[in-house]
Amino acid sequence: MRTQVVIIGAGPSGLLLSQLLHLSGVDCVVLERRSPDYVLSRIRAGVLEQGMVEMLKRAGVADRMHKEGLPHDGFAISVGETRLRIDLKGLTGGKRVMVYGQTEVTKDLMDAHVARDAQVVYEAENVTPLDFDGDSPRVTYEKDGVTHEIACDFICGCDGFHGVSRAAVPEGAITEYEKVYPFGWLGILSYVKPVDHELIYANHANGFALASMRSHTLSRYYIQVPAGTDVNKWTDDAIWDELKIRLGEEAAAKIETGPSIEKSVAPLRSFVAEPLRFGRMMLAGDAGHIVPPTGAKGLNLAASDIHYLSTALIEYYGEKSSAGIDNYSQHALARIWKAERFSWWMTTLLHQFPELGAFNARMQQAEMDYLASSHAAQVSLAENYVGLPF
Ligand code: RFL
Ligand code: PHB
Repeated sequence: MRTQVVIIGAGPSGLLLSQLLHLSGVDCVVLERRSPDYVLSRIRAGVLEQGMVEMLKRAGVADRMHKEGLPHDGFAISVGETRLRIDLKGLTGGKRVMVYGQTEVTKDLMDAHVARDAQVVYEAENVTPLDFDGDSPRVTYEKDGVTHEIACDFICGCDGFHGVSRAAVPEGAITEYEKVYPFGWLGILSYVKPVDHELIYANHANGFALASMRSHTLSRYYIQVPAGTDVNKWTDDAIWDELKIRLGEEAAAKIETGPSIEKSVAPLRSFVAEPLRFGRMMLAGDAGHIVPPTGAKGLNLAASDIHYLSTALIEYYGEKSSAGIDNYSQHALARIWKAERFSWWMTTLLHQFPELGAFNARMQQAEMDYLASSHAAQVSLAENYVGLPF
């Protein structure tokens, strides 16, 4: 079999790329290790930048998001009993974010693929990118015990942090930068009314907490827990009790509690691979970089990578120019490092780091005092949170 582009991974990066290439007449095949239900069962991001919202519109998959998504004009930072509202709209000249789950974005993209009978192979095993350092790359995989091979012009590695694409790059050709935090986020999803109409990020002596949502009736909460925490050690009641302490008295008085429908622990890490292009294979999304979720940037960075990558591929086939492909890594990485900085900064501001001692705690407090008193500091936070241009 032959196609123009093989995309490895049917997460948001892979499906968005496939959708945009299709709209410009570029042929592609998507190979995904898991089943559609498994992909949809992963509860992850909830906040979309305006740039991503516009991309989904261009991809023709924004109708349900515009009906069911919740535009947010601001969010709160709570430290002890003090709450600071960050007026995103006022501080950025009218920009806002959209609260709409990654699961819903993925479902909308999957539905669009089914509607146009796109080539997505689910439960593809042993997917292997080959010969991407030459002019004739190919990808092999197994399905139902049969081995298949697809010859192509380009391979796009959209297979997340644990995927095969980055792992297939020879060691000497890639540099990896990594910071692993000594904690993770324990997340809980529950059919209860959100505690507030906007998100609340809290730094409490017991640790970070986040009150988020998926709709007016479905809430998503997180608490900082030590790295390696076993999710089964936390009962729902214990999580709600801890949230009431960390989010402060005002929230505790209003919070609605209920049974969890999903509960998981996510480790926190910052990671960047350089470069993102290896001959005829390009990495995009979590395959190339990871941010801690504090700044709500992971999914949005995947979208901006896909913007650069889809534009480059469409230009290659339309104008017979490889300039976009040649510059992909440099363009994408310039934005990635800025989002890494912001996510690291927000993580550093809002989590407890007892191992770093009293001086660090005072620096955190001074940073927070500065943020509360400085319009310039708030503008900087807001312009990063709504998303830098791409
Ligand atoms: P994904 O979503 O991991 O998809 C990769 C796909 O590749 C498949 N795959 C393979 N397929 C074939 N062969 C192989 N060998 C394969 N290996 C893997 C996988 O099965 C999967 O389907 O990566 P992608 O598409 O790059 O998307 C990235 C986002 O998922 C991620 O950045 C965000 O979820 C991060 N994130 C957040 N981002 C935001 O922008 N805003 C947020 O509010 C936000 N909150 C979060 C988050 C991530 C979290 N976790 C769990 C890490 C909150 C959390 C808790
Ligand atoms: C979420 O709702 O899952 C969420 C929201 C904001 C973040 C991270 C996760 O910064």
